[in-house]
Amino acid sequence: MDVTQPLEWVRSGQGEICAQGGHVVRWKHDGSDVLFVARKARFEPGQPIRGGIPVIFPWFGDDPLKAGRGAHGFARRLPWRVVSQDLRATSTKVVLELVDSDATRALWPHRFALRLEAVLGAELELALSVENRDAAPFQFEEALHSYFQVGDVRAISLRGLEGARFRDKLDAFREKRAPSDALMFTGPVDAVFEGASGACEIEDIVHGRTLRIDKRDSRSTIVWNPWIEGSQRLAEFADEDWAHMLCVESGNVGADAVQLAPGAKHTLSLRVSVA
Ligand code: TA6
Repeated sequence: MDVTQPLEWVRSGQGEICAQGGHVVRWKHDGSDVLFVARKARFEPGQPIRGGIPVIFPWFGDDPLKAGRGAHGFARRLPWRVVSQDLRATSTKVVLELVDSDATRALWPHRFALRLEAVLGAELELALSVENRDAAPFQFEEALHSYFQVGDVRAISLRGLEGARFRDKLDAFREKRAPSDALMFTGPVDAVFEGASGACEIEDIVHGRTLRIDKRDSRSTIVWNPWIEGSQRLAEFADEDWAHMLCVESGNVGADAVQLAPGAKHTLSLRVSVA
């Protein structure tokens, strides 16, 4: 990777997309930001951007081979190609693509094509397609690792996961069950809900809005807030950043990982709307 090249951006009245990582960094609804970006986020080649909607592929979380390949895969660190962009008064549509290379095959020995179709308008719509261009099947994990801007994480409720099973990353991935009513937050959370294919809603009374997260062909939902203690270990988080964000991620991870036959394609779709 040429780390001297500055990052390529598509910017419009509806938001901003960085070509590195196929990364929707900002999306505005009625002029206000819906996505969270860490106050001290870095926008440098090869560096993951801590905010917006990182595209996680082909593994979620720590390197499963513990081979120093980095957390959350490599797709978000690499420059994607802007295939097309259509900027109109009220909507922006951008298509980006990442195909395998010597660099990716050195990390993950498969031929593939990723394609992200993003529409930033009155709603935010993303479609992440993975195509197997190899002669053999492969398995991958993926996630649209969405960071949402909230008024105060201690004053929101998260609906859609009532009573659901999850693995608690903060407790050796022990399997637990969510409460039977909406989730509220009083401390750090890092919960991987497998078999969770339904919509979620974040009710934000401080901002006076509800964010609805609909998805298709995503069987995992991950919920994360590092809280005070966790965010102090995150260089890009300013002191109070933790209180203004919640990650509700739409993916296929762990037991929900996707098996893809040669020539086959899988598309994970996400729609974020604001009420
Ligand atoms: O999605 C939750 C998580 O895996 C957390 O455990 C934490 O490591 C976070 O992702 C980091 O996300 P980032 O985009 O900052 O690499």
